[in-house]
Amino acid sequence: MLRGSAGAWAVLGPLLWGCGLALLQGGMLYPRESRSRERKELDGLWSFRADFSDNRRQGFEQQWYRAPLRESGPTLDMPVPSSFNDVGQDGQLRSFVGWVWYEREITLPQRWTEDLGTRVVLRIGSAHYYAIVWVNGVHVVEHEGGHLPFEADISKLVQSGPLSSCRITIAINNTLSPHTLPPGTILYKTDPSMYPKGYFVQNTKFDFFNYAGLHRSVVLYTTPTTYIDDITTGSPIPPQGDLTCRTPGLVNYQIIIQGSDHFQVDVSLLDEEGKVVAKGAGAEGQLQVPSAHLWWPYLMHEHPAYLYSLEVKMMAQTAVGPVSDFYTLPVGIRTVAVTESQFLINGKPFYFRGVNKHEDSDIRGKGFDWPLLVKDFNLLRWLGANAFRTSHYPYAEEVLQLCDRYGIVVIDESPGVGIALVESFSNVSLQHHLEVMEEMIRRDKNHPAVVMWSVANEPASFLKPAGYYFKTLIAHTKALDPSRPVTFVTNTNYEADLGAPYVDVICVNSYYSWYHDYGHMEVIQLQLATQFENWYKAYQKPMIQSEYGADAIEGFHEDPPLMFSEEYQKGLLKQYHVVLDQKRKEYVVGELIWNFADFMTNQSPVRMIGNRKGIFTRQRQPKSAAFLLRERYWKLANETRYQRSAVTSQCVGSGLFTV
Ligand code: GCB
Repeated sequence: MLRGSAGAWAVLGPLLWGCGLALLQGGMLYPRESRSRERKELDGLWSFRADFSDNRRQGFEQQWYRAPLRESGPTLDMPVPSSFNDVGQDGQLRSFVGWVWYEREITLPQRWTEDLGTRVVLRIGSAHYYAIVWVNGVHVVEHEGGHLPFEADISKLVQSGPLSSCRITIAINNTLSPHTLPPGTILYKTDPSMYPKGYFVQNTKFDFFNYAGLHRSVVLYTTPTTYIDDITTGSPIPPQGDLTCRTPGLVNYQIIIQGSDHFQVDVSLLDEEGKVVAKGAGAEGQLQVPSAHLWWPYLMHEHPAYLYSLEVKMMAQTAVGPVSDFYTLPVGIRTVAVTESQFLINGKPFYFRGVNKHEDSDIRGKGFDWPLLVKDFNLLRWLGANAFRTSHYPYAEEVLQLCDRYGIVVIDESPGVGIALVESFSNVSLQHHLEVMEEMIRRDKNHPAVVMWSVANEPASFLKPAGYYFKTLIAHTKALDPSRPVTFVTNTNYEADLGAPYVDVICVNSYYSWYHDYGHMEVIQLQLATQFENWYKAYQKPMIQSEYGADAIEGFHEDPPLMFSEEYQKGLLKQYHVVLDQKRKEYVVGELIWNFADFMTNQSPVRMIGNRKGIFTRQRQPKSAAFLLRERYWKLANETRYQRSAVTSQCVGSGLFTV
């Protein structure tokens, strides 16, 4: 959520259009270079200081943003993107709660500072959690939320004098409160015999380390002053809203131009060979793609993940003369729908064979890292996985771009994790959650890989206010994007869950023979079958086993299997698979292992240097379970591979499906 004068964006009207997305005020297109746009990445070393003062407010009291940070005290070198926690040797910084200050001075190209027809934008991919930004000491933007981008037009500041450099200062606070997403509480410990004065701890109800800092790139980019602000694409929603009856091959588009009312827009859709296959004129329209190549998931088609390019060209007459702006967006043509027992992609039953992930690795914490990302995608494809959930927050945009490119299907999850207190279901929290969904959909709406939104993970959905909360949240999400199903992931009993009536797909987490019945793998099949049957009887909706797993320390072997050994992890998964194999023939549409890789958590007696439920270690080396899953996923893939005849449609007779 953007706050402050520079960037406040209003609550949106329910402006639904042909392709169904609401009109968010201000777009959040990924910053790409084009004939009219330049981009400068500010990755590298920034100056850094954590404010260790008692009230953590010394930086504001002394106005550290007014002058270079080095003038107000010592600074550290801090890499960006990275979490600040694990790069140093200072235990206090590792667990620091409060404001940290980042600063970078940069030289700008002359044209950017002199050409008044150029708009210069500062974009921050992720600052966890609350951020305040100054440019040359002037406040430009504030943002709440650690997983989504925000930006500020800084043209006036960099074009106002003979400056060729600019100083960017970002203060970031990682404190979580009952109304943040994820929520948390600060607990002051006041017993003087046990704690020093002012001692406090940050408590959370989620199971990953609250890494903080500038986790994704900070970039400067330019556009002309009249510019393409947003693009929305998607396949048309039939008037009756039945998503199973969509026509592949049609692409709706809507383009928002800012800066002038007098402009012309032309769009061309190019295939992978660069051949123009459809053209359109005007800011809104429909493209018809003859014999469209559909976007298919990995291993579901001989040519999966087909991406077209939508080239958008805008020309405007302005006071300074003619202006053009160009932006190219990758577009995948596909439909998504759910029936009572199936999840359909392009009309065909789709089974999620996948993982849950975290943005997490040694040293950089949640900092974006290309080698890690490419390694993860190589491992996913080695496994034969076709899907993952962005547990438990939206991941970097580059992750979704690779999913589009490789055909890895995504359940895109909001940071609604650990919503456990009654306070966190209040209207203040709900309002923030609605805004986070708007930001998330605004950013991720054009990714064909994203097939479903998950608004939360394991909320206390049995609490009384949860019914209204999820009804409102899910209705809002659907109004913003009627083209995708919506879910949240539950671990509440099927009879007590007040949010489940509003979801399209029931996603359930369970840890049989791990968090109870320790060591008793023989009860898994009965308990899991009961879980599925109860839920299905109550709701008749497709189900996903959205988490299951066991901790295993690599290299620990015990036969017969004991908890924490590689054998136990494998044995437990196998028990789950027996039931999954029965129920997937009925209404279970997916299985997502917890977790892809080991990851860092808070310190606790039940966590041995983090959560060890990964099938890969934190360094991405396979445990025995990885080979088990690999065998299973390839087998599942081969069962359904390229079976083009298996098209299922609820619209049989309408002839709408052309696959
Ligand atoms: C869960 C949570 C996940 C935890 C996992 C575990 O249900 O959704 O965040 O890490 O269990 O290992 O306990």
